[in-house]
Amino acid sequence: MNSSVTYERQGEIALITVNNPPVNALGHSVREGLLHALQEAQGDAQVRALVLLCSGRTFIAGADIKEFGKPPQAPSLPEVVNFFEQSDKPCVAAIHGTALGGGLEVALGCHYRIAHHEAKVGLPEVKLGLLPGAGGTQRLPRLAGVAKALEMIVSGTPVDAAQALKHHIVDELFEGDPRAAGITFAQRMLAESLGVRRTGEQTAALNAADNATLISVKRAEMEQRMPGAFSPPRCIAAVEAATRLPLAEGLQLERALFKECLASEQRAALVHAFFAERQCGHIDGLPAQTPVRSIERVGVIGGGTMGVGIALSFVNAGVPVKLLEVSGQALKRALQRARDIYAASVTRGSLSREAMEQRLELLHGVQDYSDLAEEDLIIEAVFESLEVKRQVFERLDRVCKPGAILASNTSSLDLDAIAAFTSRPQDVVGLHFFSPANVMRLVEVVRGRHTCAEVLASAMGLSRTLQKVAVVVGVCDGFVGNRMIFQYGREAEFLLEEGGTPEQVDAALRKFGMAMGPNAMRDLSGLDIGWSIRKRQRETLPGGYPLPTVLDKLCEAGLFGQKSGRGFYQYAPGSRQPQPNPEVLPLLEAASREKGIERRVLSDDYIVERCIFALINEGAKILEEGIAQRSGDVDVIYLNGYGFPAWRGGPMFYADSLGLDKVLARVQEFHERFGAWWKPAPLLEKLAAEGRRFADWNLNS
Ligand code: T1G
Repeated sequence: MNSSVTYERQGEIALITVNNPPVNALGHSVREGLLHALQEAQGDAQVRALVLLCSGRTFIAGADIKEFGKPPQAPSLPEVVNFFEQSDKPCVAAIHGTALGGGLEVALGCHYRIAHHEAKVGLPEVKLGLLPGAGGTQRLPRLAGVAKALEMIVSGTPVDAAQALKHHIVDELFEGDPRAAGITFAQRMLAESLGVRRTGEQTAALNAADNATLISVKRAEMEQRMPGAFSPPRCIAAVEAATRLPLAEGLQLERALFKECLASEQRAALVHAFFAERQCGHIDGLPAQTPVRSIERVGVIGGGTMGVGIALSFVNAGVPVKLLEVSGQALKRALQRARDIYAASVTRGSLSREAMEQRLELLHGVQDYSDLAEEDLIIEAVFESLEVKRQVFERLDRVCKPGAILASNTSSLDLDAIAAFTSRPQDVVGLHFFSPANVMRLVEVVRGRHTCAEVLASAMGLSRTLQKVAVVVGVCDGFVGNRMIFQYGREAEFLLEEGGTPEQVDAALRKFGMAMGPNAMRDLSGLDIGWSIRKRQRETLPGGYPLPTVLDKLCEAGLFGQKSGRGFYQYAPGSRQPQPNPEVLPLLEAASREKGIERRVLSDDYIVERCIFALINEGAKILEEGIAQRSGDVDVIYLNGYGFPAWRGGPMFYADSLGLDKVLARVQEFHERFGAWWKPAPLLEKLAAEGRRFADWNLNS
């Protein structure tokens, strides 16, 4: 054994305990310790049964992700799992917390499994660009059947203890201490001579008649939903192997497929995304022990789409909210909107009616600012006008208790100007939610010049309460996400003048992996958004910064997108399904003609480079200005707020994977052809010249 795994015998029962904080990951020392403990138990004649359990907050949460890409060290995880399974003394795993990935695979190698009634089990490897590589694709179907195994392995979503019991993944649930429960079950194993029960030898659950259909349906579904993703098809192939190969051959095929995934760029990208999401919560220069302010009562001002979405984010987390609208009618509409959102979830079956009513109990409508006097946090989501924000913040400054956090949901206005409307700028912060706020995980936490450490730390702490991802950004037009998406959208629009059609541009970017093409996205948000801004920009932008005219031509023709039934696409009444809109091409041709552009056929690669490299170049400027702390933060924003494919790691990771010298060469070429918008970011030039990556750089480097 070693410090990560302890072994003790209690009568005839051997207790093997893993202790590798924070999540008992199966690093080399744990694997080695488990093997030694197993050998000890096998060699101890007095031992007749084994219990595997973990100390700390959770059962094993998987292989040690930090070891990926490093030279493998024996014993491998499959060896450890097979050793458990081949034990001639019955072994029970006592699961608490989350048994994930290799953790569940070790438990599946045991002969029995019991789980705390609040535990979860799952095989999330696909979220890291992998597949369960220690027998999960072969053993889970043997217990839960192909349908459930496919669902869990291809989605990577864990199931709760009740589901695990229902699908025979665990044998029994317990309450209280895993050690006591494990010993009790082991005593029963002995008393009832339960003996070893090797998962790999069970085949009954594999015999469903519709396995082949299930597998081909799942294959088609994943090809449609995640075109280009590397590991999902291999997950399916491994599970399929379980239905037609003996265990040993199935394990061999699983291992081969696992190694293919391990070596893939997508695995590197997804592991980067995993750690980047955890690193973005750390703020350089902010002491880890910075006190946070208690946030138990929240006020939201503005009952529009954003305001209601934000309110529901808190209500869903069990935090009471006072929603303020000054007009009774507007307040009534807002509360009805909240009810309608929950009712839709009840209809879909994702929320019980009882839960809906409980949540609505936490949402109170108010019409007077004085009702917010005792709230700990007030978030305004009113009209995007500095004058309107001024009125709101001046009133909040007069009404709210000392120490209340005053937050703006502004997506584009100057937070420092907003903070200056109050006598307490240190308590003002930006919380830029993304619509729909009760669904989207991302929040940009906008750090004002005077925002104090406590308020910043409190805002970041909200991410755990709300189960969102919070990223700190600095004050500038559009912060990080929107500032970059402006460049991306402008290039997508220019491409329409150069010869692209909405369908082709969207298809190229969908094929790259974007969740939605830029033109479909514009139809969703409304083509008239920014129409007035673009008109103003035409007067104010310096020379050398041409603007495309396509969007305005569509607006002038009354094509505003889904809201008007016609935009880049047309939509049947009540449908969001985009269909080609014949009105668009003539408008594109007119725009090309007015600029003397001869339309030409554009390649998909060219479309992708023009749009994605525009993101990258702007991201580099954002980094060197200190608007984002690190390139991984920019990636987290794009993966969680803009539908960038996680298996590409984010725009900055993608640039690093291409090589910054290659990216710079194309940006320089676009700069020569298209003018000032494409001026290479100095940081991109610097890192490319030094052969470095964005990931190697941070503000203090
Ligand atoms: N390996 C290494 N470090 C890990 C880790 C792991 N598997 N899981 C978490 N950490 C670190 C994390 O980086 C953070 O570090 C700290 O633990 C707390 O994590 C062969 C190959 C378990 C649900 O994908 O889902 O098994 O920031 O902030 O919110 O088939 O962590 O403190 O320095 O997320 O309470 C499969 C990944 C691996 C599970 C806990 N397993 N982890 O969530 O804490 S592949 C997973 C999680 C595999 C086999 C294959 C979550 C959690 P730091 P946290 P949390």
